Amino acid sequence: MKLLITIVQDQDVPGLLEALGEDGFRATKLASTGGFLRVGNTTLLIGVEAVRLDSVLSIIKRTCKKREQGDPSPTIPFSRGGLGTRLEKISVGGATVFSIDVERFEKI
Ligand code: 2BA
Repeated sequence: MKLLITIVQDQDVPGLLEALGEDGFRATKLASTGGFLRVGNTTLLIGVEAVRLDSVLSIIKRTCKKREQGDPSPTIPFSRGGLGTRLEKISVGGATVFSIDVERFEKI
């Protein structure tokens, strides 16, 4: 069994959870915050049999989009681009996925 720690943008969560549910996958949703942009995102814990891992990954690929987000750090006087200019847009997503081997799984 694998545990996918899957970090996605909040906007993609409804579609992703619906698609996972339709194919019989289960997930736990955690509110999280990105360490770089310091804005909210969502972390899903998805437990899946190893043979079905690719199905989950293809659902994630299909439902999670790449988007541009502004850097929310305070404006920096005399920074590149001129007085008080915000830093440029940053590309976020589709998803960041860590796949972990599960030594033992029990529902008690
Ligand atoms: P954040 O840490 O807020 O990062 C948002 C986006 O900012 C990243 O998008 C990436 O495009 C950019 N970014 C992050 N760190 C950077 C850095 N040191 N220098 C330049 N640009 C940087 P994604 O790569 O799609 O990541 C989206 C979210 O996934 C991240 O939000 C974070 O919550 C999580 N994440 C990504 N990689 C991770 C990792 N290696 N470990 C833990 N969490 C990770």
